Amino acid sequence: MIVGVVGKPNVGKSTFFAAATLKDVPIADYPFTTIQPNVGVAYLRTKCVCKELGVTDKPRNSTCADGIRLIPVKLVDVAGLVEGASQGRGLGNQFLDEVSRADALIHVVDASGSTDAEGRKAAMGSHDPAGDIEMVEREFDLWIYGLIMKDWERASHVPDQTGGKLVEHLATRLSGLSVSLEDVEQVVLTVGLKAERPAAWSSDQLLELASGIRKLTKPSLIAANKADLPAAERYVEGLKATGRRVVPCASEAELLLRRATERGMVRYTPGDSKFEVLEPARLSPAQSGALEMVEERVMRVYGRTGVQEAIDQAFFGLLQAIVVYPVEDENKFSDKAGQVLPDAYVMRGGSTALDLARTVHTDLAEGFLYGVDAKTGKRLASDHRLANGDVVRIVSSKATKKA
Ligand SMILES: Nc1nc2c(ncn2[C@@H]2O[C@H](COP(=O)(O)OP(=O)(O)OP(=O)(O)O)[C@@H](O)[C@H]2O)c(=O)[nH]1
Ligand SMILES: [Mg+2]
Repeated sequence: MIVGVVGKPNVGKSTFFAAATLKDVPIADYPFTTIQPNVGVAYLRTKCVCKELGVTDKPRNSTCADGIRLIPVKLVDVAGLVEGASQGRGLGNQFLDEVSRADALIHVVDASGSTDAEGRKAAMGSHDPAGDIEMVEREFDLWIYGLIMKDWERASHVPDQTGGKLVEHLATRLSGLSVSLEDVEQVVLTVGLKAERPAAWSSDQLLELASGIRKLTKPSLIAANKADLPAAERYVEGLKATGRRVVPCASEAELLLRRATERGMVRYTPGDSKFEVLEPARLSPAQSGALEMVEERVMRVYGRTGVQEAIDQAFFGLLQAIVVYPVEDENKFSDKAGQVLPDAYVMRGGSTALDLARTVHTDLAEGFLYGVDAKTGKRLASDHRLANGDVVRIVSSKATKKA
């Protein structure tokens, strides 16, 4: 699973990305700083099962501190998007190709209202970010619409009593968006179109279809960024009133805290509601001033910087992801070498025991016999749906080196 960071230019997408991944990427206060996409590893924060099981774990593919598991996930930061992008304006629709693979989107907006519709600097509080959200979503819809329209004339005139061919055609056209046949069928139904009479669909209906495809395949949340600035509180409330999932965010504050943590200046785990300055004497006046601002303008107002919260909500909220711990010894919750809870996997909601086997190793899946729920000792069939926090041993006729 991969999450895309999108939005109009100059709202702090790359700052959010850098804070989440600690990758050094270009950040500047003008539009189109990012041209090439940035791909990196962020971390999903979750309560580890070690506390519940009363064991001391030894993570391998993730980390665990004080019962908080941080599990690697993929994040991609792309160029900003302006009105007309679907027609090639700004950096055009290259952006859209790049996020087409994402499973969910973190849509970053400038909640301080200090950038105009094109991302240029503007007076603080002068620009309502609500309009930017609609612009970005509309460009996305128009881009999908463009994909559908590429050979619509021909496709919509193929005689087909059932409409099956048309749905198949659409799914192929949109395969870059990882759209399944069922997805297309579902949206066609929701929009109320008759699949067997595509020639009668109006362009408005086709645009509605495109929008439906976007909503289904690219669920998104709003990261209301620059929340540390004075004008933000009002806009954050306004954004929440639109009924969207909104996470107030201060990416710059998170980046500062993460870098200070890396340098041993503060103690802070991403997502915490507080941080601790370790050696105040080592900080320059500028550094302590910056940290005080984070405390005052971010932690006290919003309770956290929001970056970790946005990532967690993208996976757990939008994608209904679950975290599963594969083990080889269900009594010790360990691998063969006795390493306790070595791995944690982020999987799609609804994943089965067989899906887990596939994720760990293809051999495990090919020789799948049954799973064992390590918490209850119960046997699990291949189609058993896993739950968040499950610890599972896969029993397979094919031995693997890795598990
Ligand atoms: N006050 C404040 N400024 C921020 C925050 N996040 C980012 N900025 C500033 O906003 C400006 C734009 O940041 P970028 O991360 O380059 O924005 P972007 O959306 O990636 O921009 P493009 O790549 O040009 O589309 C920079 O000057 C950042 O320092 C924040 O949380 N608070
Ligand atoms: Mg950028």
